[in-house]
This record gives sequence, C-alpha cells and structure tokens, in this order.
Amino acid sequence: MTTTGDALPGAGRTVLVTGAAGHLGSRSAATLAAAGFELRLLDVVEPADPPAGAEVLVGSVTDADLVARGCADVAAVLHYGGIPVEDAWEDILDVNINGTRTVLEGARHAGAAKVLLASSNHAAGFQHRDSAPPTGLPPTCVPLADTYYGVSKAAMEALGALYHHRFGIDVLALRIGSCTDSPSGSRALSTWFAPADLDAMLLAWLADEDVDFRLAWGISANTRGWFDLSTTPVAGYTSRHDAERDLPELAAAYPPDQVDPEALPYLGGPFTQTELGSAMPRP
Ligand code: 15L
Repeated sequence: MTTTGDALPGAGRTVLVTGAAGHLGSRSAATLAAAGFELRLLDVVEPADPPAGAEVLVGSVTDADLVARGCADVAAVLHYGGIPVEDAWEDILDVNINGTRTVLEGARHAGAAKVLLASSNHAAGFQHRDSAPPTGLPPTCVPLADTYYGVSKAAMEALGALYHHRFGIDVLALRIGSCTDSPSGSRALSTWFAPADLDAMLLAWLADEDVDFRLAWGISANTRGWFDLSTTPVAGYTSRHDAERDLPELAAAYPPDQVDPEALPYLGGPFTQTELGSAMPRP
C-alpha cells in the first residue's frame, strides 16, 4: 500500500516534527514531505535543509507558547527533540522530561490525534541479555534505565501512556536502538534500527487508524538481535533489514564466534558504565 498525506486519520494532514534539525528528525521530515504531508519543524537551531514548504519554528520544546504554535491544527506530532545522550540531571529534567510533557500538552490542546515519542533502548538499558526469554526481550519489558537520559526516556513512555489513557491520543513510544546508516561497534549488530525501517514504520503508523498506547522496539530484525519482534507494533509494518546482511563490513569486523571485550551483556552497552550525570559527547 502506498501511504500518502491523505491517509492520516483525523482533521488536517500537517505533522509537527520536534528535533527537526537532528539526524532522525530531518530524515523523518524528508520522508514525510516525499509522502505528501505538510510539515512544521521545531528545533533550537534552524534545520540545514528543510523540505520545500515546511514551516520552521526555532526554539525549545520547553517553550509552551512556541510548542502551542507548533501544534496548532496538526494531526500528528513526531517528538524527537531533546538531549540525545547522558547529561546533567537538571538539563535532562528540563529538556527531556518537562519538554516531553510540554509537547504532549500542546498536542492535546490542539486536538492532535497521534504522537510518536522517540524513546530509547536506554530506558531499559540494564536489561541483561541472559535474562531475556528464549523468544527475546519483549518491547514492554520493565524500564531499567541505565542513565539519567534513560530515566527521561522511561518518563517519556509513562507520560505517553498517561496522555493516551486520559485524552485518547494514539501514542507510539519507540524504544529506538542504534538508528544510523553506518553504526559502529559490535553492539550495533544487535541494536541496529535501519533508518529505512523507521521510515516504513512511521508511514504505516500515520496510516493506521488504531488508537492505542504502543511501546515498541525501534530495532531491526537483526540476526544477532535478542529482542522479541514477534508482535507487530503497527499494522502493515515489518522490519525488512538485518545488520548481518545490510552492514557486511561491520559484521565481518566482529565475527560472532569471537568474544569482543567491548560487547557488554546489557542492552544499554557503554551507557551502563558512563559516569552518571556527566555529559557524553553528542552524536
Ligand atoms: C540513543 O538513545 C542515543 O540517542 C544514540 O545516540 C545512540 O547512543 C543509541 O541510543 C544507541 O544505544 O546506540
């Protein structure tokens, strides 16, 4: 099925993308523009190459007035905005937790039907490979955050569930793994989320008329994955990517039968060992 901007349920076909200058936000904006959606982009910096016709708002997701302007008449919000790695508690609290609440408030006051929340595997980063059931770690496993950043993503999921149950917003909270075209390190052979899978999931979700709170892995069907992907989070979506096949150089660099000292048994990998509250380099 081809998904176009017309497929979005509810009034209007405009989508607000927060964090629109970042890697995932800019990619999703381009994908949605190509599919015919109208876009409003919000970020603290101007997006480098916004799709033609997109309306740009520069400012923070913590600015309730700006977020309200961003949400006006939108049918859906893709919330990527925030600090993407570990940082000082006060900043994480303000930008990631308060910012997410501000976006959800904006969405509900504007009557937006759908909100995508870019959660992270780090919400459950202390899940241990050996404790996963044989069918893989379910996407609804309890949040065992590995950092303050992970805590903010667990809070994001909790806020998403709250706004779904209180206000009937269709919320998809995606526990994203490693979503880049060229990830590095052996861990990514398990945690890779092919950007093309993200595109496909987004388009399927925007076309999906189900209203629910969904907690899903943003992880591809990787041979070395240890995640339960058996439940389709969104009708019409299935992962078409596997790091083993699609990233042959990375797979060859880390043969599965050789122990890689950097491959930690926890889902969150190096985040489980970074100093709490100390700023990590941003990607
Ligand atoms: C994340 O949540 C980060 O935003 C990203 O930079 C990566 O570190 C990713 O997780 C990962 O776990 O690979």
